[in-house]
Amino acid sequence: MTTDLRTPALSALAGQTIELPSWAFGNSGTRFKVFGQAGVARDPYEKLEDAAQVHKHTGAAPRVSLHIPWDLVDDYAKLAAHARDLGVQIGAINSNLFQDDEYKLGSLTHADAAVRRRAVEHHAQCIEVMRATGSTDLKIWLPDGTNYPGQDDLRERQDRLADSLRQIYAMLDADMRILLEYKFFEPYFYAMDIPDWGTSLVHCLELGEQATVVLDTGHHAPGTNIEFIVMQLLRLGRLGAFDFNSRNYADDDLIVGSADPFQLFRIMNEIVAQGAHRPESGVNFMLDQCHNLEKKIPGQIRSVMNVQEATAKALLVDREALAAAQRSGEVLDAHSVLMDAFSTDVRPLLGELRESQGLDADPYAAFARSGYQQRIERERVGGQQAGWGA
Ligand code: PSV
Ligand code: MN
Ligand code: MN
Repeated sequence: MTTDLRTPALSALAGQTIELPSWAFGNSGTRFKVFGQAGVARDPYEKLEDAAQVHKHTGAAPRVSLHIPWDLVDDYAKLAAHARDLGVQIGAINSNLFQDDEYKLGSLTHADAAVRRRAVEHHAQCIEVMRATGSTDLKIWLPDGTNYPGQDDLRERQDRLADSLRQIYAMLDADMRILLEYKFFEPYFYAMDIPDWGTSLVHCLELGEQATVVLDTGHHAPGTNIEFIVMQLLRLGRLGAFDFNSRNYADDDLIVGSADPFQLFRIMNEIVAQGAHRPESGVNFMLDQCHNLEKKIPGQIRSVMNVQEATAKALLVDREALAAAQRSGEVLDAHSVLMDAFSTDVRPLLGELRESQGLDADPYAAFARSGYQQRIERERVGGQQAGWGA
């Protein structure tokens, strides 16, 4: 590792932040079974307390996304103050359009204007939560879609969606933005109404500058070149955020970087290549995961460390050597530059970074030693279901 790459890498890593999902701290499972864990958070206040532990030991996770109404409280200003007292802040607000019977045939795309109106109004409620908590990101994952050809008119559903999104967009304050997520299947299996990044982008472009795409790494068909999508969205200035997680088969929501650390590196390589790892780029690096088997807090710590490791490797790519090899058509040399960075053990570098920040070099071990897990298992009884059990 050359010294001239190490120093800027350390300073870039010091500025990197990763946002945690509140639902990672509640009980979760699959459509078959939600597993209860001892000591799990019982309400949004305790979810923030657990998330703050991840930040305390990694120094890199200062924000927590909320999901409305899973994280329903009486007083959001009080919840935000609680977060501040814990050294974290509220991040993106996720709306929920997938748990009401009336949304069975659609929410923002529903044929009935009254249903669409209620789905739009739910976002007014989310925007109120954003105002009370200081959040600026409204994240919309649209679960709408159809199961059978002919079930509904595909074109009309897009037109109704565009109209609903316009109404939501009009409610945003000047410093707020929409993060519009896509997913190619599930809960519907013929045609999702926002199945891909192209559809999400088209709606964002129609809406305006305050609408950007959120890329969930688990929402693509197997074999999709996700880093290409990352590059293209960055090129157009419309990559608003990631929902990081790892998948083997479907929307598995496993620990980011666990199934394919090389894919995570390739994604971060495109990010670093365009300078989008810098906070001012506006890309929000969020996790969207559940920990069904493993403990929640260490699971999130491991996830943050995995993102940091992939980022560190991407920062160690010798970009001058890469560009030179690319320009001269030296295929294998160019490939080797990337692989050299990917093969570097960056754990000592990240340990050095953490020690320079007054943290333990190994956040995972530091949390295990802290006794926090034993304390919550003793003190908390009757943990809360994450809400997302399927
Ligand atoms: C459902 O697929 C989902 O996993 C989406 O990725 C959302 O971001 C998340 O749930 C929370 O609503
Ligand atoms: Mn997601
Ligand atoms: Mn998902």
